[in-house]
Amino acid sequence: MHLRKTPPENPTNTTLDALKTWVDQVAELTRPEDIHWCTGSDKEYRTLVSQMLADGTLKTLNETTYPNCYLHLSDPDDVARVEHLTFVCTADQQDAGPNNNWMPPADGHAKMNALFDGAMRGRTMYVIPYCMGPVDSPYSRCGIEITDSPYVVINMKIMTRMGEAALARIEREGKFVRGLHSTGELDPERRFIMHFPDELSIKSYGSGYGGNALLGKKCHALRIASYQARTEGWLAEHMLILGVESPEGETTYIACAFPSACGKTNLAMMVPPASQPGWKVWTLGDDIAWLHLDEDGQLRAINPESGYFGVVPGTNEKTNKNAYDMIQHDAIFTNVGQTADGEPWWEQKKTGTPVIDWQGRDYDPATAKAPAAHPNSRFTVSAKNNPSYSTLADAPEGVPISAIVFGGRRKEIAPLVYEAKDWKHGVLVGAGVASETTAAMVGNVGVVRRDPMAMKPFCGYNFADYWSHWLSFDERTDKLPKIFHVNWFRQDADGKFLWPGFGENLRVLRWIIDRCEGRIDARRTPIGYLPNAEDIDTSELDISDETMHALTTINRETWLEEIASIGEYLESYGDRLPADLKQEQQKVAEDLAKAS
Ligand code: OXD
Ligand code: MN
Repeated sequence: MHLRKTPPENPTNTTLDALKTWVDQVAELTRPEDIHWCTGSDKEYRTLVSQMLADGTLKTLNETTYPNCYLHLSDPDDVARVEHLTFVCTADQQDAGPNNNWMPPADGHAKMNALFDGAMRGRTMYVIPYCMGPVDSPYSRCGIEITDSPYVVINMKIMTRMGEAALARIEREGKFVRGLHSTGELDPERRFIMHFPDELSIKSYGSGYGGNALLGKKCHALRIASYQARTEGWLAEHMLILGVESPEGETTYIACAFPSACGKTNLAMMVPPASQPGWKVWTLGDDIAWLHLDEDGQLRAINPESGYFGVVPGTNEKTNKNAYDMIQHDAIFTNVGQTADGEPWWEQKKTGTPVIDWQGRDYDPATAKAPAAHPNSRFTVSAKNNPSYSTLADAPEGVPISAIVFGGRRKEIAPLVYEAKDWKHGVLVGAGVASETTAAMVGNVGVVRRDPMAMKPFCGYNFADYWSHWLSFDERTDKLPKIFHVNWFRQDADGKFLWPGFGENLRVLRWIIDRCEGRIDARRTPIGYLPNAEDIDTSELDISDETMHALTTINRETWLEEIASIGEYLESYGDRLPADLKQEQQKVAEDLAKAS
C-alpha cells in the first residue's frame, strides 16, 4: 500500500485558526491518507454507509422488514466500556479523586501521543464538528471529534447535532472540546480513554465501542461536561428525561439517574398500560441530562444527545414497544445475531430464530451455550424515530424538572420508592446509590457496587467536590425539585421479581407526581418518606398486600447495615467530603438506631 510521507492537505476553510492549527497538528502526528471535514448531510451519511458496505464494516439487514438498517460486528474484545483503562488527567490527583484512574497530564499526553504516532496511515481522518444539545440553546456545548473510524462518523451523525450548523457555532464561540480518536489496532493492551478536563480535551485509542469512541457521549457530555459544569454552576448527569402527561393534559417532567443497563431507555419511552387510561409519556432523553437553573431559579433540563445508543437484548413489544418500533427502520445494530432472512435477532425478541451469532458464526439455538446477541449489543437510532418523542427535546430552553429520581438494581434492601426529606438528604440518597454491575462495562456482572448518582464511571472529578457542588444548589434557589429513590428490581427468596416493572412503573411515577403536587401524605421514616401502600394504584395488578407491604417498608437491621456501609464509603473520600453530607448520613444512622 502507498503510504504518505507528509500529511495530506487540510481542505478546510474554517475561519477559526485554533481549529485549523489543531487539525494540522493531529494530521502531522497521525499521518492520515486524507482529511475529510464532515458536513453532517444525509448524502455524506449514505456515501459512508456505501463505503462500509463495500469493505464489510457494515452489512445490510432485511431491506423489506428493516429498511435502512445495518449491522456492524465489532472485534469480540471490544464490546463495552473499559473503566480500568479510562483516566482523568488533572495536575493534582486529588482533583480527579478516588473515583477515577489518574495520570499527570504530561504523562497522559506522552502515552497517548506515542500511540497516535502514525496511527492513521492509510486511513481517512474525519473531522466531526458537533453540538451537544439544540444548536440554538445557551445550555448546549460544542466539540470537534477527529477520528479514523467511519462507523464513529455515522453514529455521531445520529447521536449529536453534527456538521455545518455546529461548526458555525464553534466558529462564533471560539471554544470547543477537542476529542481525538483512533481505533488503532483494537488491541486491548494498547487501549486508553484519557480526559484532560482543564484543557477540555479527550484522547481515546484502541476501541471502536460507542462509550469509548463516540466522544460526544460519555467522554464529553458526562466526564468533561461534569467538570465544566462545576465551574459554570450547572450539572451534567447520567439521567433520562421524560414528561408524564395526565388525563387532564398536565405534563410533569422528571429526570432519573440509573446505572448503565438498568432500564433508563425503557422508562424514558414507556407505554402506559391499559389500566392507566388517558396517561401519556413523552421522551426527552434516555441517558444524559444537562441541568441548569434559569433566571427564576427553576431547574431546567436539556438532553445533549439527539439519538439513542441503547441495549438491544430484552427489547420486545411488551417490555418497550416504542423502542421495538423505532428500531424497525433507519437503525444501526451492533453485535446482534441474525435470522435466516437477514433480520437482526436478540435474546427476548420473542420472534424469529437466530442462525448467525454476534461474531458472524453459525448458530443453533438448540445446542448453543451462549446468547446469539452480545448482552451489551446496541442499537443506534435517531430520537425522532421514537413514537413518544417530545418535540420539546429540541427546545433551546429545555424543560422544567419537578422530580429527580435515583435508582439502582437491588435484589434486597431498597423499597420500591421513597422520597428524600429535603435536598440535602436527597444528595445523600444519590451518593448512596448502589447497583449490581451489568454488561455495559467490561468485568464481572451482578456484583453490588456503590454508584453515586449513577455517575461512578462518568464523574470527571472528585466525587467529594461533586457532592459539594450538588449541595450548593440549595443556597441558590428555593425552587429545587424533590428527590426520590426507586428500585424496580426487588426479588423474593426464590429470585422472583416483586414488582412487574416496565409500563407498570407509571404507577410509581404517579405517586411521585402526587407527592410533588402535595396531593398525598406519606410516612416519615429515618430513610425518608415511604408511601402508604394504598396510595400506589395496584388496580388490575396481580400483586398481594404482603408484596406491597414488603415493597413499601424497610427492615431496620438491614438499613442500619446499609447506612453504616454508606458511611464507610463516604469516609473513603477523606477531608474533602462535605461536612453536610456526613451529618446527613449520621442523622439517618441515629434515627434508625432510635427507631423501634
Ligand atoms: C451507556 C452506558 O451506553 O451507560 O449509556 O454504558
Ligand atoms: Mn448510560
